[in-house]
Amino acid sequence: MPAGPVRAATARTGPTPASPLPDHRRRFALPHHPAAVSRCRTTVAASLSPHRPPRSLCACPSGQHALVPIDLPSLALGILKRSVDERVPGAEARVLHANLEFTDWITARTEFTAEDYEYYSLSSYFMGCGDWVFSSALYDDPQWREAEFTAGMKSRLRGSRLRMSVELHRLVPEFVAQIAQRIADEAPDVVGFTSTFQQNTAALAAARQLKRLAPQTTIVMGGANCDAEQGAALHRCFPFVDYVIRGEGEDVFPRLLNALKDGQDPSGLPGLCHRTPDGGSTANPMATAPLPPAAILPPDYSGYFERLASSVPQLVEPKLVIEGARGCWWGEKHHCTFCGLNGSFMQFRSKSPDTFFDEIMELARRHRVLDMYLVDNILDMGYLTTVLPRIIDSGYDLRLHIEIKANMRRSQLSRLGRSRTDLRPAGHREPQRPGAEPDGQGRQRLSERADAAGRRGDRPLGLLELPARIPR
Ligand code: B12
Ligand code: SF4
Repeated sequence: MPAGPVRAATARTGPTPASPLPDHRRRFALPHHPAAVSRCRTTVAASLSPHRPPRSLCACPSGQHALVPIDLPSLALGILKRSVDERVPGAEARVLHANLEFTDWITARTEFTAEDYEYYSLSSYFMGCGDWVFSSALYDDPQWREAEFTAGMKSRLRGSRLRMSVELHRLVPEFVAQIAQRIADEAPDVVGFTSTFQQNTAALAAARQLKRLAPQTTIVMGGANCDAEQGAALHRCFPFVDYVIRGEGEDVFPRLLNALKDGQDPSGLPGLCHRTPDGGSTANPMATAPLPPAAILPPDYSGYFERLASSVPQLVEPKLVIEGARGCWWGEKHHCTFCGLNGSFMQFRSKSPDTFFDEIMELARRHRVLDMYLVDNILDMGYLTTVLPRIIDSGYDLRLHIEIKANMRRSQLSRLGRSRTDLRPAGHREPQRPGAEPDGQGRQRLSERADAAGRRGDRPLGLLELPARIPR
């Protein structure tokens, strides 16, 4: 394969919505589920050698985001791509969307539907089916622990789901081999895998295969599955992973690449897990403070929407993933007892209203996508009077998905309604009420707050009984 950048298909190579699709492909395309997830999202590869044209990081979802939504590009990879392109002179990062590759690959071979995809990427999270499916590739055995899986899961999975899991388990080594070969053919110097949710096994399987094919390639892993102790354990257990970056990557990843490029020792970087001379594992302490808001980069989603358009799930409605803030202003003061959302850093940091507004508009203009998914754990309340009015006045008919703390006032909700916001109580799960621990004490505090609000004349709305969309 030529060394040039991986080109995203810009023309639809698959059938258009009007064309007849094979049955199983139609089943994939039509029943769009808003949270359809992709199996593995991916990898960033970078070419660092000064002696050849710069190549870069490609993110391939196969391992990375083994199970992430296919209607959403990876924010982490978009940020990492920009960080490499802007901060590593002579390098270029390319992203491989292995989740889309996997979807196309599996639907060409089996009766795999959108519902199946949603199951393996999202609904089976707490049973780990998505991770198990890729264990055959990781451990080089298409029947790896099949008997144990079947015995352990038969009371929890219906028969057809159990059979499909076993079938996928037998099939995926071929996919992993193809993805690894494709990356190896590009001969990147560094390949980064991002891993969140059930993407560890797929990412590790692809990384292992890649290391066999191209032992000179430096393999790096990061993502939510590499936060804190998880990252140290992953590095310790899988020697083919050269480095794990724990925590935020947009600063440390380019610093690692610059060090490798310049032949310097990267082993002092914060949060880095690296190898000792005898092949063992050492984990540096993580950064003591998170990145300031101005250092949080906007994503570069080049190629994702074009690749999606040429993929089987072309009728999935894509959304832009945007980020205004990290951390939680509420949790800094009263960490909800059930919440682990913020990983290692609770400190709330939000982008300036101008920066965030410009970022939203630029993404909408560039990708022609108006549905947006805000990943912030909690809304910066300042945005209600800064960013949202500008969105309302912009003339863009944006639809925003925002997770909010559930005790907003009616006036605040009205403003959100005018900006066409889909509301979702923060904390990911309906029974979780941010700020209200699910115990007697929490309920009491909650009612105290409601009483206090009543005395002030505010009318706090019910906590969870919000309409999905506030009418204009
Ligand atoms: C948005 C979100 C979702 C969305 C996902 C949309 C999407 N496609 O992204 C939805 C609603 C679908 C979702 C669902 C769930 N989520 Co959620 N979600 C988040 C949230 C709030 C933001 C994710 C995000 O985009 N962050 C911003 C990006 C930039 O951060 P990042 O991915 O960590 O990347 C940074 C670093 O990790 C690093 N990095 C990342 N990759 C790489 C790769 C390399 C090579 C390097 C060097 C560095 C690096 O650099 C990046 C930039 O700094 C996080 C919490 C959080 N604040 O991160 C939880 C989080 C990801 N979710 C989590 C969970 C548990 C769930 C659910 C199980 C919740 C539930 N109870 O149902 C489900 C399961 C989903 C599934 N697929 O199975 C956990 C995952 C834990 C884990 N170890 O994977 C998190 C971390 C929250 C938590 N701490 O509990 N979620
Ligand atoms: S549940 Fe929400 S409000 Fe509570 S600490 Fe976590 S992110 Fe903050």
